[in-house]
Amino acid sequence: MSRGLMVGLVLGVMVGTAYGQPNLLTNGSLEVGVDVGTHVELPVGSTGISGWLVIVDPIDYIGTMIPASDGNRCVDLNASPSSGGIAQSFATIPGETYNVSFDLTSNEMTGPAARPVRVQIDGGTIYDYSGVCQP
Ligand SMILES: [Ca+2]
Repeated sequence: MSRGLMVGLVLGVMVGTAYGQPNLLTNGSLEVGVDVGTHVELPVGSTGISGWLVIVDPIDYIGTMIPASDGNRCVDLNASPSSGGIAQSFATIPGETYNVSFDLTSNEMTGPAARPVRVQIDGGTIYDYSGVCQP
């Protein structure tokens, strides 16, 4: 099953069956991937972030350009002229409840602005956020 995150500056992602449980995602903090330097653009179809697939428009894989909330890397899903997205699949158990959490902020280079984020599971939206984030 595919789980996707689209739009916004996402600093890390976690999915667990209960708070305090291990993260079910591979590379949830986005720390493992291609060399980024300050940042690098990854095109649709890229697997440059280990465990993740770029699914919508190019994204920026961020290194030293913006501080990450966890570790040293994050993604800017709104780096191209339109909205980007990343996804990965993981096994689930029918009827089980899963907690999805992630850190979100504005790109400090563009300042506070609406930063919508959509979380989808198997193409169905489970969460929409459209608020303003402070960098
Ligand atoms: Ca990180």
